[in-house]
Amino acid sequence: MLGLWSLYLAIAEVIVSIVVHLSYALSIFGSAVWIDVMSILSASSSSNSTPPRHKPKKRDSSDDKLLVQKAPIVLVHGIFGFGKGRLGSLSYWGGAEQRDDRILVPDLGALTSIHDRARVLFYYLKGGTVDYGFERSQQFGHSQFGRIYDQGHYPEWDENHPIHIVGHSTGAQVVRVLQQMLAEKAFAGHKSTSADWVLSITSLSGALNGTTRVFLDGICPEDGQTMKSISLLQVLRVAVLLYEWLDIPALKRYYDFGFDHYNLPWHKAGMSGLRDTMLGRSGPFAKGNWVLPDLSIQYAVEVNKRLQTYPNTYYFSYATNHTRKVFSQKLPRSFLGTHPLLFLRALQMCLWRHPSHLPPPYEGYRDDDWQDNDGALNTVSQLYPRIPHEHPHCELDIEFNYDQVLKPGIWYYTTLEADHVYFVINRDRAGVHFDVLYDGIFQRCRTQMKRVLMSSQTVEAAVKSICVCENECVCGLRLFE
Ligand SMILES: *[C@@H]1O[C@H](CO)[C@@H](O)[C@H](O)[C@H]1NC(C)=O
Ligand SMILES: CC(=O)N[C@H]1CO[C@H](CO)[C@@H](O)[C@@H]1O
Repeated sequence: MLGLWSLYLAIAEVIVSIVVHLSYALSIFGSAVWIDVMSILSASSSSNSTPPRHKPKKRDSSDDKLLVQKAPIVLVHGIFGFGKGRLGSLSYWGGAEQRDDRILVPDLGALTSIHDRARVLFYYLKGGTVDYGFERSQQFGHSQFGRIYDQGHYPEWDENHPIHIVGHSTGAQVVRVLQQMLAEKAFAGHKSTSADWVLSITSLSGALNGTTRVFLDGICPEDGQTMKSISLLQVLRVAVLLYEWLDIPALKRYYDFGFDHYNLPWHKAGMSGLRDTMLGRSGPFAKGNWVLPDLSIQYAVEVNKRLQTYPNTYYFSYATNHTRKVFSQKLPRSFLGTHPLLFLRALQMCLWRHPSHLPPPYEGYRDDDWQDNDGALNTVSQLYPRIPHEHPHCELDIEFNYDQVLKPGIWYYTTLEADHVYFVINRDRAGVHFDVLYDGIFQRCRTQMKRVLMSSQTVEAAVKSICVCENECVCGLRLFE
């Protein structure tokens, strides 16, 4: 009796989730089409009345020099995200890329795994054919090679021409994984890569420590990887496999899940391919090589064991929190203020209890710590990386005011009262906060962060700054031989 009742409840929950997420997806898709149609209409109606918009002036060589000196700021999208060129002229970043003149907005696939995104990001910048690695391709059953970038977006990228990266949500973890790959020289044919290729990482609502939300969407809390049989993710899985199999070119150009290396379309996989992926024998979902399992706490525990905080890179983190305590219960901060897409999950994450018959995802896990959230990620997870040990960190105010110079190798973090999509997609929701946030980030990249070039000709012993944070942070200089 009770079993039947909870089955009904589970089905009802899935139906409500589908309705919420599908309406949001359709509204985004609709508005992208709408913007495109309107811009085509206005372009054609104004083309005979007004003079053509002046073409960008040809750059002369002095401009070029300036551009070369300015490190690009790379904006790395999160789950279901998209880069420049997708969804018409809609911007994942709510147009923030227009607030600086040297910004790159890569498209890394909406649902691909964190590992695969990091691989794509490297070749997007450096140029070449995306190489996912031979071992991975064998392990997960996909092609070793993917998209081709004839021309990298920053071919001169190296230690002396480093980049700034801003990652939203999953994007923040993608960037850390990329930096680790650079440090481990994990790109065949590029032997000189190092962690110093990244000058700064800014995490915006970053999935640094995983999230309990994936358990609500349908990932099993037992292993943080497999999917429950009745869940939103199962519906998503079927829909994505069909979308990929049908392979309608116009649609694929408009929105891409990023699974090209799995060769899912009908003309490659045939009927049997569709059957096998649907039955879970092959494809990205079969062995969990997609983004949802990568957002589980279990994955974060595993991957964070390897990821390091590097001494020459600056780290900043903006965590978001949209819950508050009412008597002894955490609840979403407000009904109207929370994005409708996130409200249900925000509430569920407040109520989430890790099943008591299972071992905790890590030693010392407490439900309480993980209740504050922004509708997609737990606030505790976004502050700074904390497993298996806590990385050096220092809490600052929203403007990152600090009475000393900011130092590399330490996570400066702050918490904002906002939900998970406050600073993306729709600029109007955050209004002036939006501009202040991005201007702050970009200005910091432009003015405050300089790599002290430690070339052996100029200095004999390199001086590095060290910050140690127990209860409060103490920073000092230390001489390295
Ligand atoms: C989130 O915000 C609430 C209300 O302001 C606060 O009580 C709570 O400590 C915050 N949580 C975190 C992890 O910062
Ligand atoms: C998955 C994960 O990141 N867990 C860590 C989150 O933070 C706590 C400390 O507050 C660590 O102990 C966990 O290992």
